[in-house]
Amino acid sequence: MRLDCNGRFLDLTRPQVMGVLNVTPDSFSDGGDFFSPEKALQHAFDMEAAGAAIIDIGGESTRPGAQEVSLQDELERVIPVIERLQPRLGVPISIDTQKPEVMCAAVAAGAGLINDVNALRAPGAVEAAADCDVPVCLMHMQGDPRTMQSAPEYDNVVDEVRDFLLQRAGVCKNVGIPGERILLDPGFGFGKTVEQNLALLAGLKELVDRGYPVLVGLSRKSMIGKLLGVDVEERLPASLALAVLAVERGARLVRAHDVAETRQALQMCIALQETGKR
Ligand code: 7PM
Repeated sequence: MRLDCNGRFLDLTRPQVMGVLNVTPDSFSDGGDFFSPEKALQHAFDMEAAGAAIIDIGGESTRPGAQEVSLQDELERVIPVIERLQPRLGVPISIDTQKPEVMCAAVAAGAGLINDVNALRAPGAVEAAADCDVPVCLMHMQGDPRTMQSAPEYDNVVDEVRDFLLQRAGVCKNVGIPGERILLDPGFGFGKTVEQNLALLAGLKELVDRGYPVLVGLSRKSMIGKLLGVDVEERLPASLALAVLAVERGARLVRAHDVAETRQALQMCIALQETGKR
């Protein structure tokens, strides 16, 4: 299970960490409100040194309630960072975007995986992703980021999320994206209540058993805040627990802010998993 990400390789034989690099104005500010590319680049190198297998770059805030970002703004945020990072990084870069134009420009600049929280549903996105010739991660989201947390509803959240993702994987294959280049993500927190998030984690095997590598993003998410009443900067212990629980259930890639700590937690899962095999 080794994915070719635009010439860099992502080996998912063992579970790996995807490090989060936000390039939005509210992240990596240098004193005032100005985004500092130098700080963003340094953070990416630090995450690589801490054991990240891939760096996920996002210039569009997909947080619940967020406003949409214009194409121009998103390109100006992510492309210069990818161009400068790509030659100095040994691991692949993932582009977190819903826009086909950003996908193409990012891959041309050196990105090696498309991470789309909208599962390539924007007009032209599947075709763009197919043209890019890199692996794709399809994430489930109910509704859109502005409204998704108002009143998410499912008959059976595990079945609905799985069926949606398999349907989107089918669409991808129909435009020529090989099944071996598709990752699936249940999209924790994207149009889900705490109970629905927990049901998805408890039932993660339903998704894992379909054969596609599964990515999970649980790091610092609001479900932790709701269950424990802790602010975002106090969510590391629970984030690590959730990462371990997901990997126990077969997740292959864990999207995380705290790369060194998450890597250590996963090393324990790997050590235990490999004990049975010897
Ligand atoms: C506020 C709330 C800020 C939530 C940012 C977020 C995922 C993702 C994000 C995920 C994949 C975050 C999210 N989450 N991509 N992008 N899976 N594939 O926690 O769960 O970073 S944005």
